Amino acid sequence: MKDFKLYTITGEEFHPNRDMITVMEEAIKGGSDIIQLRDKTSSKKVVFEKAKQLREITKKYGVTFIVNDHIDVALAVDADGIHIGQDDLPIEEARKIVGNKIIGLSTHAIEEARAAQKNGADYIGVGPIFPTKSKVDVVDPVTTDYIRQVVKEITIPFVAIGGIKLHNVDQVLEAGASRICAISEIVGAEDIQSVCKQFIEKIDQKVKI
Ligand code: TZP
Ligand code: MG
Repeated sequence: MKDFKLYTITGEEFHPNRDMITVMEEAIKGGSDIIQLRDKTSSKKVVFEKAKQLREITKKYGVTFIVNDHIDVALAVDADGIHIGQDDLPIEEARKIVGNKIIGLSTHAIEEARAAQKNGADYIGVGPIFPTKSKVDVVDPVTTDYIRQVVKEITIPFVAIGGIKLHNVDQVLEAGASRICAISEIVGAEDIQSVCKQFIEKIDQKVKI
Protein backbone atom coordinates (compact mmCIF):
# COMPACT_ATOMS: atom_id res chain seq x y z
CA MET A 1 0.00 0.00 0.00
CA LYS A 2 0.95 3.63 -0.43
CA ASP A 3 2.68 4.70 2.79
CA PHE A 4 1.17 7.39 4.97
CA LYS A 5 1.88 9.61 7.97
CA LEU A 6 -1.33 11.08 9.31
CA TYR A 7 -4.51 9.02 9.45
CA THR A 8 -7.76 10.85 10.19
CA ILE A 9 -10.90 8.93 11.16
CA THR A 10 -14.35 10.48 11.11
CA GLY A 11 -15.97 11.27 14.45
CA GLU A 12 -19.06 13.33 13.85
CA GLU A 13 -19.89 13.64 17.55
CA PHE A 14 -16.87 15.93 17.90
CA HIS A 15 -18.12 18.56 15.45
CA PRO A 16 -21.89 18.87 15.95
CA ASN A 17 -22.10 22.14 14.04
CA ARG A 18 -19.92 21.29 11.07
CA ASP A 19 -20.48 19.14 8.04
CA MET A 20 -18.46 15.92 8.05
CA ILE A 21 -17.32 16.18 4.45
CA THR A 22 -16.04 19.73 5.00
CA VAL A 23 -14.24 18.62 8.17
CA MET A 24 -12.51 15.75 6.38
CA GLU A 25 -11.60 17.99 3.45
CA GLU A 26 -9.92 20.36 5.92
CA ALA A 27 -7.93 17.42 7.33
CA ILE A 28 -6.82 16.50 3.81
CA LYS A 29 -5.84 20.10 3.06
CA GLY A 30 -3.80 20.05 6.28
CA GLY A 31 -1.89 17.04 4.96
CA SER A 32 -3.72 14.00 6.28
CA ASP A 33 -2.93 11.36 3.67
CA ILE A 34 -5.36 8.61 4.68
CA ILE A 35 -9.01 8.96 5.68
CA GLN A 36 -11.33 6.44 7.29
CA LEU A 37 -15.11 6.52 7.43
CA ARG A 38 -16.09 5.16 10.83
CA ASP A 39 -19.80 5.25 11.61
CA LYS A 40 -21.06 2.74 14.14
CA THR A 41 -24.67 3.96 14.29
CA SER A 42 -26.06 5.00 10.89
CA SER A 43 -28.00 2.76 8.55
CA LYS A 44 -26.16 1.04 5.72
CA LYS A 45 -27.84 3.44 3.31
CA VAL A 46 -26.53 6.49 5.16
CA VAL A 47 -23.04 4.98 5.52
CA PHE A 48 -23.06 4.36 1.78
CA GLU A 49 -24.03 7.97 1.00
CA LYS A 50 -21.23 9.28 3.23
CA ALA A 51 -18.76 6.84 1.70
CA LYS A 52 -19.67 7.99 -1.81
CA GLN A 53 -18.93 11.59 -0.92
CA LEU A 54 -15.67 10.76 0.87
CA ARG A 55 -14.59 8.65 -2.09
CA GLU A 56 -15.10 11.67 -4.32
CA ILE A 57 -13.00 14.07 -2.27
CA THR A 58 -10.26 11.54 -1.48
CA LYS A 59 -10.00 10.81 -5.20
CA LYS A 60 -9.81 14.52 -5.97
CA TYR A 61 -6.85 14.96 -3.58
CA GLY A 62 -5.20 11.57 -4.22
CA VAL A 63 -5.67 10.43 -0.65
CA THR A 64 -6.22 6.83 0.50
CA PHE A 65 -9.79 6.04 1.54
CA ILE A 66 -10.69 3.27 4.01
CA VAL A 67 -14.13 2.16 5.22
CA ASN A 68 -14.52 0.76 8.72
CA ASP A 69 -16.60 -2.41 9.19
CA HIS A 70 -18.74 -2.26 6.02
CA ILE A 71 -16.92 -4.38 3.46
CA ASP A 72 -19.89 -4.19 1.09
CA VAL A 73 -19.91 -0.39 1.20
CA ALA A 74 -16.15 -0.31 0.60
CA LEU A 75 -16.63 -2.43 -2.52
CA ALA A 76 -19.69 -0.47 -3.68
CA VAL A 77 -17.85 2.88 -3.68
CA ASP A 78 -14.49 1.40 -4.71
CA ALA A 79 -12.71 2.52 -1.54
CA ASP A 80 -9.01 1.71 -1.31
CA GLY A 81 -9.56 -0.61 1.60
CA ILE A 82 -11.29 -1.69 4.77
CA HIS A 83 -10.49 -1.53 8.45
CA ILE A 84 -11.71 -4.31 10.71
CA GLY A 85 -11.38 -5.41 14.31
CA GLN A 86 -10.63 -8.52 16.28
CA ASP A 87 -14.32 -9.51 16.32
CA ASP A 88 -14.86 -9.14 12.59
CA LEU A 89 -14.29 -11.63 9.76
CA PRO A 90 -10.87 -13.32 9.88
CA ILE A 91 -8.36 -11.59 7.60
CA GLU A 92 -8.17 -14.61 5.29
CA GLU A 93 -11.94 -14.47 4.71
CA ALA A 94 -11.98 -10.70 4.28
CA ARG A 95 -9.14 -11.12 1.76
CA LYS A 96 -11.30 -13.43 -0.36
CA ILE A 97 -13.87 -10.66 -0.61
CA VAL A 98 -11.71 -7.56 -1.11
CA GLY A 99 -8.92 -9.04 -3.25
CA ASN A 100 -5.96 -6.70 -3.30
CA LYS A 101 -7.64 -3.81 -1.54
CA ILE A 102 -6.02 -2.69 1.71
CA ILE A 103 -6.96 -4.56 4.88
CA GLY A 104 -6.21 -2.85 8.18
CA LEU A 105 -6.72 -4.58 11.51
CA SER A 106 -6.95 -3.15 15.03
CA THR A 107 -4.61 -4.86 17.49
CA HIS A 108 -4.12 -4.46 21.22
CA ALA A 109 -1.39 -6.97 22.02
CA ILE A 110 1.70 -8.39 20.34
CA GLU A 111 0.03 -11.79 19.79
CA GLU A 112 -2.66 -10.05 17.74
CA ALA A 113 -0.03 -8.13 15.77
CA ARG A 114 1.86 -11.34 14.98
CA ALA A 115 -1.34 -13.04 13.81
CA ALA A 116 -2.31 -10.01 11.69
CA GLN A 117 1.05 -10.06 9.93
CA LYS A 118 0.96 -13.80 9.40
CA ASN A 119 -2.57 -13.69 8.02
CA GLY A 120 -1.85 -10.95 5.51
CA ALA A 121 -3.02 -7.65 6.97
CA ASP A 122 -1.64 -4.66 5.04
CA TYR A 123 -1.29 -2.54 8.18
CA ILE A 124 -2.26 -2.73 11.83
CA GLY A 125 -3.66 -0.24 14.29
CA VAL A 126 -1.72 -0.22 17.55
CA GLY A 127 -3.67 1.08 20.50
CA PRO A 128 -5.34 2.57 22.36
CA ILE A 129 -2.06 4.13 23.46
CA PHE A 130 -3.77 6.55 25.88
CA PRO A 131 -7.29 6.69 27.34
CA THR A 132 -9.85 7.69 24.70
CA LYS A 133 -13.50 8.70 24.71
CA SER A 134 -13.90 8.03 21.01
CA LYS A 135 -14.46 4.30 21.21
CA VAL A 136 -17.00 2.43 23.32
CA ASP A 137 -15.99 -0.83 25.04
CA VAL A 138 -12.39 0.06 24.41
CA VAL A 139 -9.70 -2.05 26.10
CA ASP A 140 -7.39 -0.48 28.70
CA PRO A 141 -4.62 1.69 27.24
CA VAL A 142 -1.78 -0.44 25.92
CA THR A 143 0.72 2.41 26.52
CA THR A 144 3.79 3.16 24.43
CA ASP A 145 5.26 -0.17 25.63
CA TYR A 146 3.17 -1.92 22.99
CA ILE A 147 4.61 0.36 20.30
CA ARG A 148 8.12 -0.68 21.36
CA GLN A 149 7.19 -4.36 21.11
CA VAL A 150 5.74 -3.85 17.63
CA VAL A 151 8.78 -1.89 16.44
CA LYS A 152 11.02 -4.72 17.58
CA GLU A 153 9.36 -7.55 15.72
CA ILE A 154 6.60 -6.55 13.28
CA THR A 155 7.52 -5.62 9.72
CA ILE A 156 4.18 -4.55 8.21
CA PRO A 157 3.22 -0.86 8.62
CA PHE A 158 1.57 0.12 11.88
CA VAL A 159 -0.29 3.21 12.96
CA ALA A 160 -0.54 4.35 16.57
CA ILE A 161 -4.03 5.32 17.77
CA GLY A 162 -5.99 6.24 20.85
CA GLY A 163 -5.93 9.49 22.81
CA ILE A 164 -3.14 10.92 20.70
CA LYS A 165 -2.97 14.71 20.94
CA LEU A 166 -0.45 17.34 19.94
CA HIS A 167 0.68 17.51 23.57
CA ASN A 168 1.48 13.78 23.89
CA VAL A 169 2.41 12.72 20.34
CA ASP A 170 6.13 13.14 21.07
CA GLN A 171 5.99 10.15 23.44
CA VAL A 172 4.40 8.08 20.67
CA LEU A 173 7.05 9.10 18.15
CA GLU A 174 9.87 8.52 20.62
CA ALA A 175 8.59 4.98 21.16
CA GLY A 176 9.12 4.36 17.44
CA ALA A 177 5.84 5.13 15.68
CA SER A 178 6.07 6.99 12.40
CA ARG A 179 2.36 6.96 11.51
CA ILE A 180 -0.20 8.65 13.72
CA CYS A 181 -3.97 8.34 13.82
CA ALA A 182 -6.35 10.65 15.63
CA ILE A 183 -10.04 11.37 15.77
CA SER A 184 -10.99 13.97 18.38
CA GLU A 185 -7.80 16.03 18.27
CA ILE A 186 -8.24 16.59 14.54
CA VAL A 187 -11.96 16.62 13.75
CA GLY A 188 -12.84 18.48 16.96
CA ALA A 189 -10.30 21.21 16.36
CA GLU A 190 -11.20 24.79 15.58
CA ASP A 191 -8.39 24.99 13.03
CA ILE A 192 -8.16 21.48 11.59
CA GLN A 193 -5.53 22.29 8.99
CA SER A 194 -3.24 23.77 11.61
CA VAL A 195 -3.53 20.70 13.88
CA CYS A 196 -2.74 18.38 10.96
CA LYS A 197 0.25 20.47 9.92
CA GLN A 198 1.61 20.43 13.47
CA PHE A 199 1.24 16.63 13.68
CA ILE A 200 3.05 16.22 10.36
CA GLU A 201 5.82 18.57 11.39
CA LYS A 202 6.42 16.46 14.48
CA ILE A 203 6.35 13.21 12.49
CA ASP A 204 8.80 14.64 9.94
CA GLN A 205 11.15 15.86 12.64
CA LYS A 206 11.22 12.42 14.22
CA VAL A 207 11.71 10.60 10.94
CA LYS A 208 14.75 12.77 10.12
CA ILE A 209 16.52 11.84 13.36
N1 TZP B 1 -9.47 2.55 18.04
C1 TZP B 1 -8.64 2.51 19.09
S1 TZP B 1 -8.68 3.96 19.95
C2 TZP B 1 -9.81 4.64 18.89
C3 TZP B 1 -10.13 3.72 17.90
C4 TZP B 1 -11.07 3.93 16.82
C5 TZP B 1 -10.34 6.01 19.04
C6 TZP B 1 -9.33 7.07 18.78
O1 TZP B 1 -9.92 8.34 18.91
P1 TZP B 1 -9.16 9.56 19.59
O2 TZP B 1 -10.22 10.64 19.68
O3 TZP B 1 -8.04 9.97 18.69
O4 TZP B 1 -8.71 9.10 20.94
MG1 MG C 1 -15.27 -3.54 13.35
